[in-house]
Parts: sequence; C-alpha cells; structure tokens
Amino acid sequence: MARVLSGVQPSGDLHLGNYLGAIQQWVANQGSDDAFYTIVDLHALTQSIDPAELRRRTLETAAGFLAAGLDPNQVTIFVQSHVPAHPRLAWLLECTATMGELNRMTQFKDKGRGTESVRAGLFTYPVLMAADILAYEAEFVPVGEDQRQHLELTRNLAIRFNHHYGEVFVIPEATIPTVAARVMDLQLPNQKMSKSIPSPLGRIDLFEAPEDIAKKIKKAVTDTDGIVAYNPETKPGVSSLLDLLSAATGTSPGDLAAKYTRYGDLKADVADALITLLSPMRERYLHLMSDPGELTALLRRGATKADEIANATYERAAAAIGLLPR
Ligand code: AQP
Repeated sequence: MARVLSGVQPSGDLHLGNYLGAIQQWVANQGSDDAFYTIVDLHALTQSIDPAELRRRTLETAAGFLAAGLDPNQVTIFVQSHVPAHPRLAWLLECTATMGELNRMTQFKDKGRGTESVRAGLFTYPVLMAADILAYEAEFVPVGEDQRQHLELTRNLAIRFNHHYGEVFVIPEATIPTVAARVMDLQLPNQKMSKSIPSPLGRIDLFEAPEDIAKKIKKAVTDTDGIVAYNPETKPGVSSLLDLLSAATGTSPGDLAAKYTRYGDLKADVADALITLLSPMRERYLHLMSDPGELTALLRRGATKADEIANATYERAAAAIGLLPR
C-alpha cells in the first residue's frame, strides 16, 4: 500500500476548504493506503496564538478528523510535536535549503504581508513541512492547490539531499483534487477560504450550525449582471458557489450553471447541499468533543507508531550527513 502523509494546522476552526481540498480525499482513500495524518501544532506557532487556544484547537482538530470520517483503525492520527524527529529532521533540511528558495514561497509573502514583525519560523516552516513528509517516506501527499509550491520545495530538498549524501529520502508527489482544490472566500472570492481571514462571513466552518451556513451562503458576494455562468475570472463569486455545489453533488459547475437563472435559487441549493453534507459530521463532532480522554489516548497511540517510522528516517539522514551516532 502506498504511504501517504498530510496535515492541518490547529490555527483555527476546520473549514470547508480544508475538507474539500484535503480531508475529503483522505477519507475516500482510507483502507487502500497506509496513511499518516498529523495535526501540525508546530506550524501553528509561526503566527500568534494563545497557548490555551492552541491546546484546545489541537484536540478539536483531532476530533474534526474523526468527525469528517477518518477511521483510526485504518489511518494513523497524531500530533506533530509528539514526534521529536520532525524538528530534528527539519534542521538537517534547513541546512540543505537556501534563503533564495525560501524567499520565493508565496505563502510566506501572503501571510507576512502587513505584519510588523514576521516570525523566523514563518520563513522556515516550509522546511519543517518537508521534514513532516520525508520522515514518513510518503509517496503521496493529498493537499489543496495552495500547497503545490511547498511540495515542489520538499521534492527539491529531498533530491538535493539524496544527491549529496546518498539515497535517504523517497521523493513524494502532491495529489491535488480536480474539483474544489482551491475553495474561495465567500466575501472576497479572489482569495482562498482560510482559517485566519478577518471576516468569519467569508468562511464556512465544518461544524457550524445549519442556520449559520444558510446565512453565510445567502450573504455570499456575487455580482451585478444577474447571469448565472461559470467563469472564475470574470464571475469569481458565482463560480465559487457553483464550485461548492459541484463538490457537494458531483455535477460539473458548467452543467449546474445551465440549470439556474437566478442567484437566489442557486444560493438556496448550495446552502441545502452543504447542510446535507455537513450535518452528520457536526453531530459526530459534538459527540467526540464530549470525551477528550478518548481523543488523547488515540493521539498517544498514533504518536507511538509515527515516532518509530520518523525516528528511523531521521537516524538514516543524520548518519548520511555525518553526525556521529550517540
Ligand atoms: N481554501 C482552501 N481550498 C482548498 N484547500 C485548502 N486547504 C486550506 N485552505 C484551502 C488545504 O487544507 C489543508 C490544511 O491546511 P493548513 O491548515 O495546514 O494550512 P493553510 O493551507 O494555511 O490553511 P488555512 O486555512 O489558510 O490556515 P491559516 O489561515 O492558519 O493559514 C492543506 O492541504 C491545504 O491545502
């Protein structure tokens, strides 16, 4: 079975972009791959987050993975900071990466923009992400479109390391969904939906109440010409609604566009489809969050399994680069 790794930062509530871009593929493939899914809490430290909030969100994200359909008997779920090989391997890779290539990362530019003092970790975290992936010898990394550049960096670092020090790393490939690879903000349809956007009206959280989902879709930005057509460049708001309906129903956005003449009808159907998709997950989520002890035990089991694999890779990389064994 192919080895797979992916993760989510516990920097906010899981949203529809995280689900359609990443988690949905994880669930669809479980059982046919050997998958590791991690809550990347070290990545969440790249931006300001209250310690109690980080702890709470780490557990919530674990509950979110299960509520969205991951089965811990088929996949390994763990917290990144529970496996010390991640930052250890990241250092070896930081000494493989160059400032120039990290400077080209567009997410660093986007997230750092307008921030007075950008954390050094925000600059280097793509290398930590490379370590997350390479530590598990992952062949495939199911992520949304926004992570394509980071995956390319991971591949380059692995190839460079192998070239200098011998064949240590497996070269991974990104698997990006064909539909909803980049779910857009409902208020700013030229930007991706994100945990850290200022207006919660732009984002559908995975476990939010059905009436709030309906309200947000109703208020979603469209445009003024009143025509339902699929063209992400000229009609980003309407196209983004069609993308959501397409992801929820499996019909292509172009075919869906032909069925509607009014924005109101389209919005009503998008809201209904999303509520139908998300309501069972919300119920499971509320139930899981009522027993944090169970979640903690599951994460401990996951870390034990992850630790073994990641540490073995770290030891191989450390030996190859010339660190003296203890
Ligand atoms: N809008 C999106 N559309 C499709 N996929 C998305 N992903 C995130 N946003 C979208 C995918 O979700 C996975 C986890 O992402 P992440 O939490 O590690 O970080 P991110 O990409 O930086 O997500 P956010 O929501 O924008 O977080 P913040 O605001 O904290 O930076 C990844 O596979 C990602 O592609």
